[in-house]
Amino acid sequence: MSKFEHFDANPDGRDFAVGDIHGHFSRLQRVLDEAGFDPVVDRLFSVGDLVDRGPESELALDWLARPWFFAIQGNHEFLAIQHVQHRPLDYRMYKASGGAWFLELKPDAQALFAAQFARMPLALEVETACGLIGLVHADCPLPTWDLLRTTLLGHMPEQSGLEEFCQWSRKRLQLQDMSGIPDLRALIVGHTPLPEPQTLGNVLHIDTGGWRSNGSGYFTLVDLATLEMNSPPTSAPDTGV
Ligand SMILES: [Mn+2]
Repeated sequence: MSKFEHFDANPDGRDFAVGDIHGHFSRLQRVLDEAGFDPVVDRLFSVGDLVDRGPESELALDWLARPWFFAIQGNHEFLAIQHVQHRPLDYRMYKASGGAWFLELKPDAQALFAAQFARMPLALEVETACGLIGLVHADCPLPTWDLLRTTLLGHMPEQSGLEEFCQWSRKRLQLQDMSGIPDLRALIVGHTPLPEPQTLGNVLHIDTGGWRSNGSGYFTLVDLATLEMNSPPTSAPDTGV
């Protein structure tokens, strides 16, 4: 499976992006219903982190099997892969970040999840009528999208730390870096929970904490053709189950 995936435009329906899900697929479904999402023609692109923290992490494989759902590999998917592949892993951090459900699974089940997670790309792009949209989990580690695409497709030597940057970096937000990615209409990322979406240059940060256990956040959906986002709920947020 490629570390980079390309999607042609969707002539029949709408395309949406959503931020970190973290085991809250029922809440996500409610937001899709509110947007009138039609699984027959629409597509949903996730910036990754499908699992950990929420009660429905085990549904990640069901969602990944849906023909209209596509997801980047977030750092939380990578933590599961690290465990299964016996790579160095800070288990205290992993458990504190919601990974206990995974560590409690039987090894066979863990292997099944890790195999699917390993197939998820680190970056993907979607053509729209208004230009090319890129998605990574945390940030684009290179100055242009073309450089990232070329590198992840294996046409250029990979620099060390590149994948880690894609999944973990918070630098752009910390620096409030407005420079953006010149060869994209927009780059959409998650990873850092924010009270509301934040756009820096043409980089949209859309993890608005819809997964928060106290219900204080909400899921942001971005229409990839218009870059319009759903409004935050006006009533008291559902605290879920
Ligand atoms: Mn993350």
